[in-house]
Amino acid sequence: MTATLPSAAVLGARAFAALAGLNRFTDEPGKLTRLYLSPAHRQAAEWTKGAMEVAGLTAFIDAAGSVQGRREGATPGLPAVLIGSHIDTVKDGGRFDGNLGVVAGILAAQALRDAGIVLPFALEVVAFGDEETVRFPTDLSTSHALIGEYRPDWLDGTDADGVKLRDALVKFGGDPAGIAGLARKPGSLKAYLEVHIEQGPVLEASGEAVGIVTAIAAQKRARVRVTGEAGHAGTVPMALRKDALAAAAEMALALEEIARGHDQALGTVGVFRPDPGATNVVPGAVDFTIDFRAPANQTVASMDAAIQTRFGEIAARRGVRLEITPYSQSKAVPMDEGLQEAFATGIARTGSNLSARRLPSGAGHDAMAIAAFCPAAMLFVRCEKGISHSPLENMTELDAGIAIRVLLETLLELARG
Ligand code: HGY
Ligand code: MN
Ligand code: MN
Ligand code: MN
Repeated sequence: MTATLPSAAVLGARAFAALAGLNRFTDEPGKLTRLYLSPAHRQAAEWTKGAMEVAGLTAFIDAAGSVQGRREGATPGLPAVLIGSHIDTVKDGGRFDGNLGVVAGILAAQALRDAGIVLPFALEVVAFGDEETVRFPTDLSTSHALIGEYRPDWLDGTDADGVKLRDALVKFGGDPAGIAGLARKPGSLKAYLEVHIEQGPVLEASGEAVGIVTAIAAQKRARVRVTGEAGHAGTVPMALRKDALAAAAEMALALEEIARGHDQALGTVGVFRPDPGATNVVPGAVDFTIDFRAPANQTVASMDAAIQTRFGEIAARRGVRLEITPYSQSKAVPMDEGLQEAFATGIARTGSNLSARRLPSGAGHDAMAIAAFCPAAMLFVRCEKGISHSPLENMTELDAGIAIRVLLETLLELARG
């Protein structure tokens, strides 16, 4: 069967051509910024729907803003193997994070259709719209919508401009009232497979094109607001200040210290907004975010306790008010062993020079949500210097093609049952 499938080189060239098409859509000319429900996201969703249709999938843009495509198996209505990732990006992001996995699913479907291969299960491809959770305080909202775990309060979350998710969704052409109806029936998904760049240095350092994800790290994110007293930079004595920025800065350094003190832990302050943000005004308030992660749930829990204690102590000593509002929390998610084996077979069938290295994921993915509903697994692909969430994100066309060929061989392995 596999003789009629395109080579990795051909699949890689197709993938790069498709990514060039998809990545024309950005909210910031000269950069790749495609935030959930933005005009660029709408254009990208329409492009993705069209590409799915060209690949032989029946496609639609769903109520939450994801794009879903389906091709029936040997008989209509069979449970599906779902291939997915996301087409939203971070600000000034890379071309491959998320986008590669969606293009891989579409090209795999197209190759099977062109080869006249009908599977004993339906094949679905999904382009989730809110994986990065950059714009709204959500938690993988579009993949959670698919498994019936959408939290209604997400609709009332607001972005930095005070726009509610609910209103942005209607403007996008989505339907808040239709989100509940996206929930899949138990048993309707056989498996979820996600192809994603590693976003780390391990595969490149070991000279391997692809690897199999064993588990996705536990993570927690929160918005923090520190409120002190604004004042005149030229008249308020240092001893009398309630400087919100100085307090927030001490908290940011405390997070760094806490992360350094925990096993394989990471801690990041990515957003830091002083108010009013004027040179000659002692900042009265600061809004910032914390993102902390580790492979073990217990480590994240211990970091959380340390953060509460240290931030509280800093606030009390400096006489400022502290509000910590968690908005995203995921336990560590192990990937399905059987699907990991299927990927290992897919790798072996793709090339004897390829190895099936197992490695954990520090980055979060939609697979964390879907794994609560059906067996889920991820294939990592080498990326240059492990750089991601950056315009410098890069990979080779051949590695993209190898990954798609592995995906095809894995689907055929699942078809053999
Ligand atoms: O932040 C993450 O781990 C993912 O890229 N959203
Ligand atoms: Mn991603
Ligand atoms: Mn990302
Ligand atoms: Mn969840």
